[in-house]
Amino acid sequence: MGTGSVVALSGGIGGVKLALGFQGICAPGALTVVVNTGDDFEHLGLAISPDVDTTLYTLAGLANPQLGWGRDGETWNFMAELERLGGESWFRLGDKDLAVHVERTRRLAKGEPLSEIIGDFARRLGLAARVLPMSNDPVRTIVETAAGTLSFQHYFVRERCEPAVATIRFEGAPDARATPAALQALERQDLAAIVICPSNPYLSVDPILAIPGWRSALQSSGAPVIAVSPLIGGEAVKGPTAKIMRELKLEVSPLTVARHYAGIIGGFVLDEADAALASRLDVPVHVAPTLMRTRADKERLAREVLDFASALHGRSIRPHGGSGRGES
Ligand code: FO1
Repeated sequence: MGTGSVVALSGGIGGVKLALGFQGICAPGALTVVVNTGDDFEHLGLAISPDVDTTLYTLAGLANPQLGWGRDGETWNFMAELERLGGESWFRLGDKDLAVHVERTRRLAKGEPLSEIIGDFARRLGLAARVLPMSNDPVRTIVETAAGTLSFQHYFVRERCEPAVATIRFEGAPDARATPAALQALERQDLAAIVICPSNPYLSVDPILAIPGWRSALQSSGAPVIAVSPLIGGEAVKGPTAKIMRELKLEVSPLTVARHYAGIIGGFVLDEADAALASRLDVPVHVAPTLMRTRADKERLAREVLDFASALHGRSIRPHGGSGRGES
Protein backbone atom coordinates (compact mmCIF):
# COMPACT_ATOMS: atom_id res chain seq x y z
CA MET A 1 0.00 0.00 0.00
CA GLY A 2 3.09 2.19 -0.04
CA THR A 3 2.77 3.76 3.41
CA GLY A 4 6.26 2.77 4.57
CA SER A 5 6.68 1.13 7.95
CA VAL A 6 5.29 2.45 11.23
CA VAL A 7 6.28 1.93 14.85
CA ALA A 8 3.45 2.64 17.30
CA LEU A 9 4.06 2.92 21.06
CA SER A 10 0.94 1.98 22.96
CA GLY A 11 -0.67 1.01 26.23
CA GLY A 12 -3.91 -0.94 26.29
CA ILE A 13 -7.47 -0.09 25.27
CA GLY A 14 -7.08 3.59 24.22
CA GLY A 15 -3.83 3.35 22.28
CA VAL A 16 -4.56 0.13 20.49
CA LYS A 17 -7.51 1.75 18.67
CA LEU A 18 -5.04 3.79 16.66
CA ALA A 19 -2.77 0.76 16.22
CA LEU A 20 -5.79 -0.99 14.69
CA GLY A 21 -6.15 1.95 12.30
CA PHE A 22 -2.51 1.57 11.25
CA GLN A 23 -2.97 -2.17 10.80
CA GLY A 24 -5.80 -1.38 8.38
CA ILE A 25 -3.71 0.89 6.16
CA CYS A 26 -0.20 -0.60 6.41
CA ALA A 27 1.15 -3.39 4.23
CA PRO A 28 1.56 -6.77 5.99
CA GLY A 29 4.69 -6.66 8.14
CA ALA A 30 4.95 -2.86 8.02
CA LEU A 31 3.45 -2.17 11.47
CA THR A 32 5.29 -2.81 14.73
CA VAL A 33 3.39 -2.12 17.95
CA VAL A 34 5.59 -1.68 21.01
CA VAL A 35 3.51 -2.28 24.10
CA ASN A 36 3.77 -1.16 27.72
CA THR A 37 4.50 -4.01 30.14
CA GLY A 38 4.54 -1.89 33.31
CA ASP A 39 1.00 -3.22 33.98
CA ASP A 40 2.24 -6.82 33.99
CA PHE A 41 2.01 -8.78 37.19
CA GLU A 42 2.01 -12.26 38.63
CA HIS A 43 -1.45 -13.34 39.70
CA LEU A 44 -2.59 -16.79 40.83
CA GLY A 45 0.91 -17.97 39.88
CA LEU A 46 0.42 -16.78 36.28
CA ALA A 47 2.34 -14.18 34.25
CA ILE A 48 -0.29 -11.65 33.13
CA SER A 49 0.53 -9.04 30.44
CA PRO A 50 -2.72 -7.08 30.11
CA ASP A 51 -1.72 -4.44 27.55
CA VAL A 52 0.10 -6.97 25.36
CA ASP A 53 -2.94 -9.26 25.38
CA THR A 54 -5.35 -6.39 24.71
CA THR A 55 -3.19 -5.51 21.71
CA LEU A 56 -3.07 -9.09 20.41
CA TYR A 57 -6.81 -9.62 20.83
CA THR A 58 -7.74 -6.26 19.31
CA LEU A 59 -5.51 -6.60 16.25
CA ALA A 60 -6.69 -10.18 15.76
CA GLY A 61 -10.36 -9.10 15.97
CA LEU A 62 -10.85 -11.26 19.07
CA ALA A 63 -11.27 -8.58 21.76
CA ASN A 64 -14.33 -8.15 23.90
CA PRO A 65 -15.92 -5.01 22.45
CA GLN A 66 -17.83 -4.14 25.64
CA LEU A 67 -14.96 -4.44 28.11
CA GLY A 68 -12.10 -3.46 25.78
CA TRP A 69 -9.95 -6.13 27.48
CA GLY A 70 -10.25 -9.92 27.40
CA ARG A 71 -11.83 -12.09 24.72
CA ASP A 72 -15.06 -11.81 22.79
CA GLY A 73 -17.48 -14.70 23.40
CA GLU A 74 -15.70 -15.45 26.67
CA THR A 75 -16.96 -17.93 29.29
CA TRP A 76 -16.18 -17.58 33.00
CA ASN A 77 -16.26 -21.13 34.41
CA PHE A 78 -12.76 -20.90 35.87
CA MET A 79 -13.62 -17.66 37.67
CA ALA A 80 -16.90 -19.02 39.05
CA GLU A 81 -15.19 -22.13 40.43
CA LEU A 82 -12.34 -20.07 41.87
CA GLU A 83 -14.85 -17.86 43.68
CA ARG A 84 -16.67 -20.94 45.00
CA LEU A 85 -13.38 -22.11 46.51
CA GLY A 86 -12.79 -18.71 48.14
CA GLY A 87 -10.00 -17.74 45.70
CA GLU A 88 -9.07 -14.20 44.68
CA SER A 89 -11.63 -12.95 42.21
CA TRP A 90 -11.08 -9.18 41.90
CA PHE A 91 -9.07 -9.66 38.67
CA ARG A 92 -11.24 -11.55 36.23
CA LEU A 93 -9.67 -14.17 33.99
CA GLY A 94 -11.96 -15.66 31.37
CA ASP A 95 -11.55 -19.26 30.23
CA LYS A 96 -10.13 -18.44 26.78
CA ASP A 97 -7.90 -15.70 28.17
CA LEU A 98 -6.62 -18.10 30.84
CA ALA A 99 -5.02 -20.31 28.18
CA VAL A 100 -2.80 -17.40 27.11
CA HIS A 101 -1.61 -16.78 30.67
CA VAL A 102 -0.93 -20.47 31.32
CA GLU A 103 1.05 -20.91 28.11
CA ARG A 104 3.00 -17.64 28.57
CA THR A 105 3.87 -18.65 32.15
CA ARG A 106 5.09 -22.08 31.05
CA ARG A 107 7.30 -20.68 28.31
CA LEU A 108 8.73 -17.87 30.48
CA ALA A 109 9.62 -20.47 33.13
CA LYS A 110 11.60 -22.36 30.47
CA GLY A 111 13.61 -19.17 29.85
CA GLU A 112 12.02 -18.02 26.57
CA PRO A 113 12.03 -14.21 26.19
CA LEU A 114 8.60 -12.55 26.38
CA SER A 115 9.08 -10.99 22.93
CA GLU A 116 9.47 -14.43 21.32
CA ILE A 117 6.44 -15.82 23.10
CA ILE A 118 4.32 -12.82 22.08
CA GLY A 119 5.67 -12.98 18.53
CA ASP A 120 4.65 -16.61 18.33
CA PHE A 121 1.18 -15.91 19.78
CA ALA A 122 0.78 -13.10 17.23
CA ARG A 123 1.63 -15.45 14.35
CA ARG A 124 -0.71 -18.12 15.64
CA LEU A 125 -3.52 -15.56 15.94
CA GLY A 126 -2.87 -14.61 12.32
CA LEU A 127 -1.59 -11.06 12.84
CA ALA A 128 0.17 -9.27 10.02
CA ALA A 129 1.49 -6.68 12.51
CA ARG A 130 4.39 -7.27 14.82
CA VAL A 131 3.57 -6.93 18.52
CA LEU A 132 6.52 -6.53 20.89
CA PRO A 133 6.77 -5.86 24.61
CA MET A 134 8.75 -2.69 25.44
CA SER A 135 11.28 -4.90 27.23
CA ASN A 136 11.93 -8.54 28.01
CA ASP A 137 13.01 -7.48 31.49
CA PRO A 138 10.42 -7.00 34.23
CA VAL A 139 9.32 -3.40 34.77
CA ARG A 140 6.52 -2.80 37.26
CA THR A 141 4.46 0.36 37.57
CA ILE A 142 4.02 1.32 41.22
CA VAL A 143 1.53 3.97 42.24
CA GLU A 144 2.01 5.92 45.46
CA THR A 145 -1.47 6.92 46.55
CA ALA A 146 -3.37 8.44 49.44
CA ALA A 147 -4.25 4.81 50.31
CA GLY A 148 -0.60 3.70 50.32
CA THR A 149 1.75 2.07 47.81
CA LEU A 150 -0.10 0.03 45.22
CA SER A 151 1.09 -2.17 42.36
CA PHE A 152 -0.54 -1.12 39.10
CA GLN A 153 -3.38 -3.67 38.88
CA HIS A 154 -4.21 -3.22 42.56
CA TYR A 155 -4.54 0.51 41.91
CA PHE A 156 -6.28 0.22 38.54
CA VAL A 157 -8.60 -2.76 38.86
CA ARG A 158 -8.95 -3.65 42.54
CA GLU A 159 -9.18 -0.02 43.76
CA ARG A 160 -10.80 1.23 40.48
CA CYS A 161 -8.30 4.13 40.27
CA GLU A 162 -10.07 5.72 43.24
CA PRO A 163 -7.12 6.56 45.56
CA ALA A 164 -5.54 9.93 44.75
CA VAL A 165 -2.18 9.49 43.01
CA ALA A 166 0.86 11.20 44.54
CA THR A 167 3.66 9.73 42.40
CA ILE A 168 4.18 6.96 39.86
CA ARG A 169 7.39 4.99 39.50
CA PHE A 170 8.59 2.18 37.29
CA GLU A 171 10.40 -0.46 39.28
CA GLY A 172 13.14 -2.17 37.28
CA ALA A 173 13.10 0.38 34.44
CA PRO A 174 16.61 1.80 34.97
CA ASP A 175 18.11 -1.67 34.56
CA ALA A 176 15.77 -2.87 31.81
CA ARG A 177 16.83 -3.09 28.17
CA ALA A 178 14.61 -2.07 25.29
CA THR A 179 13.52 -5.12 23.26
CA PRO A 180 16.19 -5.56 20.56
CA ALA A 181 13.68 -6.41 17.80
CA ALA A 182 11.76 -3.24 18.61
CA LEU A 183 14.88 -1.10 18.35
CA GLN A 184 15.59 -2.74 14.98
CA ALA A 185 12.15 -1.63 13.77
CA LEU A 186 13.27 1.96 14.44
CA GLU A 187 16.22 1.45 12.10
CA ARG A 188 14.24 0.34 9.05
CA GLN A 189 15.07 2.43 6.00
CA ASP A 190 11.37 2.63 5.08
CA LEU A 191 10.29 3.92 8.51
CA ALA A 192 7.64 6.58 7.87
CA ALA A 193 6.68 7.48 11.44
CA ILE A 194 7.00 6.63 15.09
CA VAL A 195 3.66 7.26 16.72
CA ILE A 196 2.94 7.70 20.41
CA CYS A 197 -0.66 6.47 20.53
CA PRO A 198 -3.32 8.32 22.59
CA SER A 199 -2.58 6.21 25.66
CA ASN A 200 -2.27 7.55 29.20
CA PRO A 201 1.08 9.41 29.14
CA TYR A 202 1.77 8.85 32.85
CA LEU A 203 0.67 5.22 33.24
CA SER A 204 1.14 3.71 29.79
CA VAL A 205 3.77 5.66 27.82
CA ASP A 206 6.08 6.76 30.65
CA PRO A 207 7.02 3.14 31.52
CA ILE A 208 8.36 2.79 27.95
CA LEU A 209 10.23 6.11 28.12
CA ALA A 210 11.65 5.20 31.55
CA ILE A 211 13.72 2.45 29.94
CA PRO A 212 17.01 4.17 29.09
CA GLY A 213 17.36 2.79 25.55
CA TRP A 214 13.95 3.96 24.39
CA ARG A 215 14.27 7.70 24.87
CA SER A 216 17.61 7.84 23.09
CA ALA A 217 16.45 5.54 20.27
CA LEU A 218 13.44 7.77 19.62
CA GLN A 219 15.60 10.89 19.71
CA SER A 220 18.11 9.51 17.23
CA SER A 221 15.62 7.94 14.80
CA GLY A 222 15.43 9.47 11.35
CA ALA A 223 11.64 9.28 11.25
CA PRO A 224 9.30 11.88 12.75
CA VAL A 225 8.00 11.03 16.24
CA ILE A 226 4.36 12.09 16.50
CA ALA A 227 2.17 11.97 19.59
CA VAL A 228 -1.61 11.90 19.37
CA SER A 229 -3.39 13.73 22.19
CA PRO A 230 -5.20 11.43 24.63
CA LEU A 231 -7.38 14.39 25.72
CA ILE A 232 -10.36 15.86 23.91
CA GLY A 233 -11.75 19.10 25.28
CA GLY A 234 -10.08 18.62 28.66
CA GLU A 235 -11.21 15.03 29.20
CA ALA A 236 -9.87 11.58 28.36
CA VAL A 237 -12.12 9.47 26.14
CA LYS A 238 -11.77 6.60 28.63
CA GLY A 239 -9.70 5.95 31.73
CA PRO A 240 -8.17 8.05 34.47
CA THR A 241 -5.79 10.34 32.54
CA ALA A 242 -7.56 13.61 33.47
CA LYS A 243 -8.13 12.51 37.08
CA ILE A 244 -4.45 11.62 37.51
CA MET A 245 -3.34 14.91 35.94
CA ARG A 246 -5.48 16.83 38.45
CA GLU A 247 -4.06 14.77 41.32
CA LEU A 248 -0.51 15.40 40.09
CA LYS A 249 -1.41 19.13 40.02
CA LEU A 250 -0.98 19.33 36.26
CA GLU A 251 -3.17 21.46 34.02
CA VAL A 252 -5.55 19.05 32.25
CA SER A 253 -4.70 20.13 28.73
CA PRO A 254 -3.14 18.64 25.60
CA LEU A 255 -0.49 21.37 26.04
CA THR A 256 0.66 19.61 29.22
CA VAL A 257 0.85 16.31 27.36
CA ALA A 258 2.80 17.79 24.44
CA ARG A 259 5.23 19.44 26.87
CA HIS A 260 5.56 16.13 28.70
CA TYR A 261 6.92 14.65 25.46
CA ALA A 262 9.23 17.61 24.75
CA GLY A 263 12.60 16.53 23.39
CA ILE A 264 11.07 13.39 21.89
CA ILE A 265 8.27 14.46 19.57
CA GLY A 266 8.59 16.34 16.30
CA GLY A 267 4.82 16.75 15.88
CA PHE A 268 1.60 16.66 17.91
CA VAL A 269 -1.94 15.78 16.83
CA LEU A 270 -4.63 17.82 18.57
CA ASP A 271 -8.33 17.10 18.51
CA GLU A 272 -10.56 19.57 16.65
CA ALA A 273 -12.15 20.53 19.99
CA ASP A 274 -8.74 21.85 21.08
CA ALA A 275 -7.79 23.55 17.81
CA ALA A 276 -7.50 26.95 19.56
CA LEU A 277 -4.48 25.62 21.49
CA ALA A 278 -2.45 24.96 18.33
CA SER A 279 -0.67 28.32 18.36
CA ARG A 280 0.51 27.72 21.94
CA LEU A 281 2.49 24.59 21.08
CA ASP A 282 6.14 24.81 20.18
CA VAL A 283 6.09 21.75 17.92
CA PRO A 284 4.27 21.45 14.57
CA VAL A 285 0.60 20.60 15.09
CA HIS A 286 -1.97 18.75 13.05
CA VAL A 287 -5.63 19.17 14.03
CA ALA A 288 -7.89 16.18 13.41
CA PRO A 289 -10.96 14.43 14.80
CA THR A 290 -9.26 12.04 17.24
CA LEU A 291 -12.33 10.25 18.63
CA MET A 292 -12.17 6.72 17.22
CA ARG A 293 -15.56 5.00 17.31
CA THR A 294 -15.55 3.05 14.06
CA ARG A 295 -12.90 1.23 12.08
CA ALA A 296 -13.17 3.99 9.47
CA ASP A 297 -12.43 6.63 12.18
CA LYS A 298 -9.32 4.69 13.22
CA GLU A 299 -8.00 4.27 9.68
CA ARG A 300 -8.73 7.91 8.79
CA LEU A 301 -6.79 9.14 11.83
CA ALA A 302 -3.93 6.73 11.05
CA ARG A 303 -3.81 8.12 7.49
CA GLU A 304 -3.81 11.70 8.74
CA VAL A 305 -0.94 10.92 11.14
CA LEU A 306 1.08 9.42 8.28
CA ASP A 307 0.38 12.39 6.00
CA PHE A 308 1.45 14.73 8.82
CA ALA A 309 4.63 12.65 9.31
CA SER A 310 5.36 12.80 5.62
CA ALA A 311 4.94 16.60 5.59
CA LEU A 312 7.27 16.89 8.60
CA HIS A 313 9.80 14.61 6.98
CA GLY A 314 9.79 16.79 3.87
CA ARG A 315 10.30 19.88 5.98
CA SER A 316 13.19 18.18 7.84
CA ILE A 317 11.66 19.04 11.20
CA ARG A 318 13.31 16.98 13.90
CA PRO A 319 12.73 16.76 17.62
CA HIS A 320 15.46 18.45 19.64
CA GLY A 321 18.66 16.46 19.19
CA GLY A 322 17.32 14.49 16.19
CA SER A 323 19.81 13.34 13.58
CA GLY A 324 17.76 13.80 10.40
CA ARG A 325 18.55 10.54 8.55
CA GLY A 326 17.31 10.16 5.04
CA GLU A 327 16.26 13.74 4.29
CA SER A 328 16.79 15.17 0.90
N1 FO1 B 1 -9.72 -4.78 33.88
C1 FO1 B 1 -10.70 -4.63 34.80
O1 FO1 B 1 -11.19 -3.52 34.99
N2 FO1 B 1 -11.13 -5.70 35.55
C2 FO1 B 1 -10.63 -6.95 35.39
O2 FO1 B 1 -11.04 -7.88 36.07
C3 FO1 B 1 -9.62 -7.12 34.39
C4 FO1 B 1 -9.08 -8.36 34.11
C5 FO1 B 1 -8.15 -8.50 33.07
C6 FO1 B 1 -7.66 -9.77 32.73
C7 FO1 B 1 -6.75 -9.91 31.70
C8 FO1 B 1 -6.32 -8.79 31.01
O3 FO1 B 1 -5.44 -8.94 30.00
C9 FO1 B 1 -6.79 -7.54 31.33
C10 FO1 B 1 -7.72 -7.37 32.36
N3 FO1 B 1 -8.23 -6.12 32.69
C11 FO1 B 1 -9.19 -5.99 33.65
C12 FO1 B 1 -7.80 -4.91 31.98
C13 FO1 B 1 -6.48 -4.33 32.42
O4 FO1 B 1 -5.98 -4.79 33.61
C14 FO1 B 1 -6.36 -2.81 32.36
O5 FO1 B 1 -7.29 -2.23 31.49
C15 FO1 B 1 -5.00 -2.43 31.84
O6 FO1 B 1 -3.94 -2.96 32.56
C16 FO1 B 1 -4.81 -0.92 31.69
O7 FO1 B 1 -4.34 -0.74 30.42
